Amino acid sequence: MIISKAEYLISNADVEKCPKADRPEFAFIGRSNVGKSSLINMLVQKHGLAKTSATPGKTQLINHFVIESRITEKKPKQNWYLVDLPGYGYAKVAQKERAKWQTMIDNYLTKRKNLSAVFVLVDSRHTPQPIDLEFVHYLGTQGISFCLVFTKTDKNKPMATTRNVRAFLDKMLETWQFLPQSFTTSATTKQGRDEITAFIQNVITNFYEKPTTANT
Ligand SMILES: Nc1nc2c(ncn2[C@@H]2O[C@H](COP(=O)(O)OP(=O)(O)OP(=O)(O)O)[C@@H](O)[C@H]2O)c(=O)[nH]1
Ligand SMILES: [Mg+2]
Repeated sequence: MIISKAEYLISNADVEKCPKADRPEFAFIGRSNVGKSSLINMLVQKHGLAKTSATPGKTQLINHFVIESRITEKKPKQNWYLVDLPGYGYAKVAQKERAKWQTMIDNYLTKRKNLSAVFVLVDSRHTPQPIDLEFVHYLGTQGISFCLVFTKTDKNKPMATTRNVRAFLDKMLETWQFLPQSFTTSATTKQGRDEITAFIQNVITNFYEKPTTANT
């Protein structure tokens, strides 16, 4: 995938005010500080596009980025959105703020018509955390399909990543019949970039090249 444009568009607290739902959209969600904004910057290869911070709770709204890409130099440009969402589980957030987050995210995930894929980020350094398992369980109850992304692998010995990913998937298998697609990534080494952009490309291709009905 060749990315020719990656720009910030708009931030919203309300799904109804989000930009026109006329192109495929990919959203990134996960615990506060898990590396959502860093992953977005790594994917589009634009340092500083999505604001990152060592302090949790940096991203607070639904942030849309317009992306323009093509499969190869000779192929036409395709437009899509990347969405950076605020994280959950930030301890310093008051109860009222948490309820607001819940409503905003719930509305976004259930009402956004062009939402093509949701990436749930999980920190690969930790054993399965209840808060992440609860969130994927919530997505399951809402019938929202998603991919898992295990982040910050550069901070681990390789065996620790494998062990933590396995443990998370095993926990999911206690309640899920099928496992979602999963990726392992590092914003530092760019691990996982090719795999995620290939996944995104596949979805975009399906969106723009829908077969015409075969009754002609
Ligand atoms: N070593 C390493 N550090 C990372 C990686 N991804 C993110 N970080 C660091 O982790 C911190 C949080 O990253 P962000 O991308 O801001 O995380 P976020 O999930 O967007 O956080 P909120 O918006 O606050 O919810 C920053 O200090 C990043 O530099 C990674 O893959 N490897
Ligand atoms: Mg962020």
